[in-house]
This record gives sequence, C-alpha cells and structure tokens, in this order.
Amino acid sequence: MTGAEGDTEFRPHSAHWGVFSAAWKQGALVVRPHPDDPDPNRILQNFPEALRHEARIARPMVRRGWLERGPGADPRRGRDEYVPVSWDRALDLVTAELRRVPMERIFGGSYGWSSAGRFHHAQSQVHRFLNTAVGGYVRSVNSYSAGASNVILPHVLGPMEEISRRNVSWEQVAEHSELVLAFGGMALKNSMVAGGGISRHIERGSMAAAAARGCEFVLIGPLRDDMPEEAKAEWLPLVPNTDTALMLALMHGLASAGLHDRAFLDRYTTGWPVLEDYLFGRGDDQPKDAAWAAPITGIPAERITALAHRLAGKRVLVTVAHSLQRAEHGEQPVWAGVALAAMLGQTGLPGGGYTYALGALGHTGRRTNLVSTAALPQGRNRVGAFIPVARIADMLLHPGESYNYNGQRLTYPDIGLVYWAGGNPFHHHQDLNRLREAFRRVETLVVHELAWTATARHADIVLPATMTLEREDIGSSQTDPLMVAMKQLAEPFAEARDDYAIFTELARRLGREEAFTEGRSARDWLRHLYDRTAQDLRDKGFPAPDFEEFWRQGSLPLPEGPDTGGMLRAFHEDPEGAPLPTPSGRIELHSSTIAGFGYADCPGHPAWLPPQDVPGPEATLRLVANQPATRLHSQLDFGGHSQERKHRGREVMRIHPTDAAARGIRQDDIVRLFNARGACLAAAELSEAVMPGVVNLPTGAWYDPEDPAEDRPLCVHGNPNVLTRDVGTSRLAQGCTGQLTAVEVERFTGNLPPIRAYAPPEALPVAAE
Ligand code: PGD
Repeated sequence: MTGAEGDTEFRPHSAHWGVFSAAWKQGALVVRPHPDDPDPNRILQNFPEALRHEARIARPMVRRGWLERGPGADPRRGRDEYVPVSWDRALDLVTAELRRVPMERIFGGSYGWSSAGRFHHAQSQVHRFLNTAVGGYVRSVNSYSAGASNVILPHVLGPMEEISRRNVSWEQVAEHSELVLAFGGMALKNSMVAGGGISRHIERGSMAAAAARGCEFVLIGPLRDDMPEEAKAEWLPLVPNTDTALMLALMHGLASAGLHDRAFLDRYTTGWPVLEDYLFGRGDDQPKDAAWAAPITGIPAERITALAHRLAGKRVLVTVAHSLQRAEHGEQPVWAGVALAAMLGQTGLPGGGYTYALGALGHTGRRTNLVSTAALPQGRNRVGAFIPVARIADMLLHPGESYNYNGQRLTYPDIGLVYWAGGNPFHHHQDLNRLREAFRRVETLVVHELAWTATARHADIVLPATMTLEREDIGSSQTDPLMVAMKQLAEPFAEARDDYAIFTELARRLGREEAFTEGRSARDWLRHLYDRTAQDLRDKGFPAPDFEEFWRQGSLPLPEGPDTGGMLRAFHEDPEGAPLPTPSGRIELHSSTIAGFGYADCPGHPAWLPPQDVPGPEATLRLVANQPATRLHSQLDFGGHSQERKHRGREVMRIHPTDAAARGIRQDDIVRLFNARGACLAAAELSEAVMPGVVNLPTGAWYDPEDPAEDRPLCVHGNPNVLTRDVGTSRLAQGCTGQLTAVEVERFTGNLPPIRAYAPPEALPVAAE
C-alpha cells in the first residue's frame, strides 16, 4: 500500500480542500481531483511530498527538561531537546498526568482544523476522550474564523450559520443579484476549502455566470485579487479596517437622498431612529457623510456618494467577509452591513439583502443536504468553565483574573495541563512571543501531531499521529452532496498511530475504555456513523446501500434540500409569523441588550470606533495577514505546492511598488518586517494588486525562531503572527484580531539564516525504561 509493492489503482479520499483519488505509480503518490469538480484546488498537490517528509514525527518523544524535572513551568519549552520513548512509556506518562491534574485544570479546547474525515477528526476525538474517560475539561467557544460575528449576529439578526449557510446561495447570485457589494471580497483561495470535504468548487463559475448576465461586483478592500477575474469586479481600494465608516457613509448617502426603504425599516427593524440620529450627527455633531468617511477610508467623497446612489432600484447584495471581523472592533462591520442592507429593504429576497461571509468557505452559498452528516458523539463535559477561543494566552498568563464577555463577567481558570490534538496554536494565535511566554507557564503540554510544528516543539509529551492518507474514514459535510469512503492510501509513518488508537490506549489505562470506544473498532465506528446517515436516508424515502456496498462504491450521492432562502426569506415573507430569533423578533439596528452591557468598545448600534492599532512613526504600513493560497492555514507547509510559492525558502510578502521604492526594496529582496512585538523575514514581491500603504503576508509559514533563547527572536521564515496583536475584538465577543496590524518593512542585509522549521528537533538517545 505504500507503493513499495508496486502500482495501485486510484482510490477515493477526501480533504478539507477537495475530494480526490490517489494511487501509487512507480513509487510515487499521484493525486487526482474528483472528476466532477469544475475547479479543483491545487492545495491537494501538497500531499505527495508531505507524506514521507522529514518533518513527520516518527515516534513518541518527551521533552528532556520535563522528563528530568517533572511537570512545571519551564523557560526551555520551545528550545529543549527531546528523548525518544516507547509508546508504553509515553502513554503511562500521559495517564499519570491525567490522574494528577483535576479536570477543572485541564484545558482541552484544542482548537484546530485537523483533517476532513468525520471519525478521525482530532478535535472531536480529544473532546470525546476527555469527556468520556476523564470527566471533562475547560473548553473554548467560538472560532478564530468568526469570533466576532458568532457573537454579534444572534443579537441583531440570527445565528451565524443561518445567515452564512442557509441564506443567499450561489444559484441566487448567478440568477438574481444585480449589484454585489463585497466587503472584503470573495477570494477563491478561501472558498476552495470546506471542513469535511467538498466535491465541486462552484464559486468561480457562479460569479462568471452572474457577471455574464450583467451583475456588477464591487470589491471593497485593500487587495485587488480578493475577487476572481471572472467576476469582472470594480475595485474600490479601501484602507483596511475602515469598512464601517464607508458603510455608514453609504447609509447617510441613502438617507439624505431619501433612497432608503422606510416601509421596510418600519416593518422589519427596530432601532432605526437611534441609528438615523447617529448617521446625521444628532448626538455627536458629526454627520457620517461621504466627506467625513473619505479621509478615513481613502475613498474620494464623490465616489462614495455615487455608489450610494447607484444602490437604489437594484437587487443589491451586501456581503461581509470573515476577514473584516478578525480585527479590532470586528463586530461593527458585520452589524453595519446588516443595517446597510436593511435600508435597501431587500433582506431575505433572492440574491439580495445581507449575507455573511459568502465565499469564506466552500460551505457558504450552497444547498443543505436533506440528511444528517456523520459526526462522532462528544459525550458530556462535566466542567462548565470556558474561554472565548482567542483568549488562551490571557488565560495561561492571568489565572484567576476576571474579564468581560458577551454580558458576562468570567474568570480565567488556573490551568495545569494543556492537551492539544489537531491544531497549531503557534500558527493560529497572535503575538507568538506572548504565546511562548504563556506556554512556558503550564505544568504539562501534551500534543498529538503528525509533524514537528512549533506547537509540537513546545510540547512536553509528543505523540506521533497518522496523516489522513494513512487511515480509513468518512468524508462528508452538510453542504456537499457527496459522502466519501476515504480509503487508506499509505501505511502509517514510522511509529505513528491514529488519534483514536492513542485515546483508546489511554482510556484503557484510566479504566474507561468501554466508555470511550463503546466496544467499537475504528472500522465499526465508520459503519456505525454511516448507518445513521443510511437510516436517515431510508426514513426519508431515499435508497441507501449497506455499509459494505457504500465502501465498495467509494462514495454516495446525498439528496440536497431546496434553495429556500432560509430564515431570512421566511421572515421577509411573514415578519409576524416567522419572526427572527432576536429579542425583538426583528432586525436590530439598535440593540437594547448590547446597549445594556455598557461596553464603550461595542455600543448599542453600529458605530465607527477608530482602531488603536494604526500606522505611526515606528510602523508606517498596514499588514494584512490573511489566509494563504497554497495551503490550508499551516497544514503541510512543507508540501510541494506550498514550497513552490516561497522564494529562497521564505514566505512572500507583497508590497506596492511606491512603498517598496521609498524603502529601497526591489523585487525578490529579502525583507524584515517588524514592530514592537516582533520581527520576521520574508521575500518581497512588488505588486499593484496591493494598495499603497499596505503590505500582505499570508499566514501559515511555520514559525522558525533564529535563536529561541531570545525574548523576541527573529522568525526567519515569515510567520506574521509574531507581529499581530493579542487583543480581543471588543468586550462583547473577545474575538481574534489577527488579520491586521501596523508594521515597518526594511531590506534585510545580513547573512540569510537557514530555514530549520521542518527539521526535527535534536533527539537524545532513547531513554532507559
Ligand atoms: P491548522 O494549520 O489547520 O491551523 O488554525 P488551525 O490550528 O486550525 O492546524 C491543524 C493542525 O492539525 C496541523 O498542524 C496538522 O498537522 C494537524 N493535523 C492534521 N490532521 C491531524 C490528525 O489527524 N491528527 C492530529 N493529531 N493532528 C492533525 C487555523 C486558524 O488560524 C483559523 S481557522 C483562522 S480563520 C485564523 N486566521 C488567521 C488570520 O487570518 N490571520 C492571522 N494572523 N492569524 C490567523 N489565525 C487563525
């Protein structure tokens, strides 16, 4: 199966970046996208080189300092040597820690995307294990993707998933939209990805179809390529994190010209008079007009006014990308977009009104399957404590301190043991130097990983996990009509084990094996999960093969529901009979609930709150640290496709030619990006697709500190999270603000340090047992 035995047939598998099949041909793994996928994702081509890369973790390892001195805070985390141990020894050590540390002191939030298969999904596995075998754990809520929108949308419109996944579809855009105001764009690199797998990438074709019909797309944001060429979008370059000011000015433009839909505002919304007063400056003497917004947004006043007037009389869709809310006061553009769409009176109409994060993932704008998707049951968590996910460093650095979150006063628990499987906080978190400090304080960090990520390099006990290609699974999601029998394509690497096998062994040692496994092998679980979907199919009158037949066929088409427009369409058609799940049952342009919290950083109506993290004398540029195009987050950064995009091994930073010239930076120069929090190297690419004053360095290059013993070492590879700020969006949502920060950039003239991110850490001789 590894290819050593010779060529094999193509066998189906699935990843967050697409359904595919793979075969061994002449000793190499060949990956082919699903034949029905009109626009396959090239990220799939990271697999072949990644499978047996030296970055893979070969065997269980224990950090030397932890092995010698036992659990406790340790400044050597992140720069220590590792001692190889047997699986039995490693599992005994983890078991002892799980017995020593009470569940109230175990952080098992373990945020991360891991892999697509619904059974071996590491985050589901670790949560189930901690619930069923340990009793519970301190969890995290919300996501790095949508930390602010997750919290604000239910207050003002409805649950985020309803607004993003069961609202305006790509079919409606192709057929009905006349003008799409895309705040933050709809970049294909984002919609190419869908958790659980995706068999058809339809976004490019849908935008092309809409444009061919005459739909106009307006891309509002700092990067021109945040829309595909097929959309033929007009680009309105906007200073990052000023969308709210532009939206308010558009609202002002509509209201002052009498172009707003008063009947809709009266019938469907609450709070319009408060917002109207704010727009016209009746409280603060500052009308939020085009002249006011122009210097903030960088868009000329005439262009703003003209755009406001262009909105009248058309089917207009307002869409707000995830990226806008991954920034200071990220709640505001999400809410202001809701208000702008409400003023146009089209919320709930086909291809019009408001949609959140269309194109942010391959899940949005799709039909929902009529049957449920396989998911591993999580068990019951007996610990009530939680944190908003992006507050992890605060929690570890400030146990016992209290903070605000969504109207609650919460206290950070005192964590002793951190357990991580299927995520990479040294990729996803902000201000990595602060995170390093936070992780030095814990007593024990256990990590399951398939590769030596920076998170694995900070762990005390590292357990090698298999990669998705090395095991069987089921790929499916609610928004893709194909369930995939993911076949094993390679033997496990070295001593790597499936997360499920690792947790089964630990559960056995804890006397809780039956509770965790319910007596099922991995194959039994696949059959069990499949049977639930099959039963659901049969209950709804659809044929469903038995598991063996499904496995033989390799995939099963699932029936899709109708494109109904969901909750917002029902509300539009009958606001009294199908009220929104907000306190008023209407769209809240003013929220008494939020106003009642008394947060200056998130008042009772959408408002312009000037960000603090803006360029100044020390850091004159705005960094956009967005999602990468050549990998998913940090996954398989060592794969072939991701590596091809690098220059001299460094991640590529784009800069406008004017800004480059002002700093003596030329194409392909190595540059140093820096601010008060840290510094990293990158390779410069001069590009007019980036507006002046902005530089763009995507996330996901593995953190690679030149001298890990320093307080703020230089990342020689180009991880932007050494630069970003670790502060919440506001007291309401406490979401991640990693998308933007102020930086300075200069040519790097020193000797170029080697990339060591993918080389395993130094290993000592095998420990005596
Ligand atoms: P991944 O790189 O996907 O990043 O953060 P996330 O932690 O999800 O990490 C998944 C890890 O799981 C990888 O290291 C992979 O090797 C491992 N893995 C894969 N399969 C398995 C398995 O089967 N078992 C085990 N044990 N491990 C496995 C993503 C997060 O980053 C997200 S969602 C967003 S939206 C944020 N975006 C930004 C941003 O825009 N800007 C900044 N500055 N920072 C961000 N961080 C966030």
